[in-house]
Amino acid sequence: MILDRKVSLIGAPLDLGGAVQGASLGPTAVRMAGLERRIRALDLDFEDLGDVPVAVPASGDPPEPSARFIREIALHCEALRDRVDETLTRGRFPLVIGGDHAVACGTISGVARNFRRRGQKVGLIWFDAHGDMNTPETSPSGNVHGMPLAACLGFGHRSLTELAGAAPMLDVSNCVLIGVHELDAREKEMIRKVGIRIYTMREIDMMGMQRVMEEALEIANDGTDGFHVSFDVDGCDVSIAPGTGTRVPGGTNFRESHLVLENVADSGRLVSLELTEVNPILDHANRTAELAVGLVESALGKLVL
Ligand code: 6HN
Ligand code: MN
Ligand code: MN
Ligand code: MN
Repeated sequence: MILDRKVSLIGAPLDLGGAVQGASLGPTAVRMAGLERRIRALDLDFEDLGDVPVAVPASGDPPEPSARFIREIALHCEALRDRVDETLTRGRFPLVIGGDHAVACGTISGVARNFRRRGQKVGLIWFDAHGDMNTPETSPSGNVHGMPLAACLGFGHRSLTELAGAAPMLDVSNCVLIGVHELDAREKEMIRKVGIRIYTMREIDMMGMQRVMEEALEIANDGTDGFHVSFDVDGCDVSIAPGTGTRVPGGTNFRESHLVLENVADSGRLVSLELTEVNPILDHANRTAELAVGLVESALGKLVL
């Protein structure tokens, strides 16, 4: 990793972005699965910054139908942005554990703002079963966790798109989507219009994950000063990650999932990592959080030999 080998855990217990509750317990589940002990075992410095608060929606206040709980979500993302930005300024590596995937707007705006202040540019690898490329206009559900990637590229609700200022957080030419196997009709149009490079499960089957990752890393590293990884556990196959809110059959298997993050670690250019959508309420004996801890180890450079 580019920054010193000092990891700062930031919990982002949001579940207002999805239809199913329980992702708010993700940070606790991942801590209980032994995250700190296993990061320390890699000989990395570790601190736990605790959880970023989530506002409770006022009762009787009906959610905005096209972007449910957008106000509370944006408030959480602002606080998360500031925590991530400060962590980078202290020369440490932000490890954000969600929470639903709407938290990515907070994490990525924090990284983007920090890099921009230093005149630097950051790339993005987004791993997910979904595209997360909806806007309030295209979304069939109104769930904000289906919108964060679009927001980071400048499309969607202003309270999210402008978290790092008026300009989009990221340049689409340095962003890549991996593992996708379910898109909404108008989300497909968005993906074509915006022109983001996407490797669906079909490309992964046909090319193999190693080649996909070589290409993805070229995109994320082209003219940038490092890249962020936003990892939604629902991109992993249901058989290895049952504890998540929007399960779709046909995700990456155990080794493909690890190979993504082993390649990321080998590149030496990872500047921050987030892992989202772990929902222990839907899980069997915390399996998905245990998978998540193993994936973090791979991203931080754990080797068999
Ligand atoms: N996630 N595309 C669907 C929607 O409601 O916009 C599902 C989004 C799922 C988001 O968990 O990655
Ligand atoms: Mn997602
Ligand atoms: Mn997803
Ligand atoms: Mn989900």
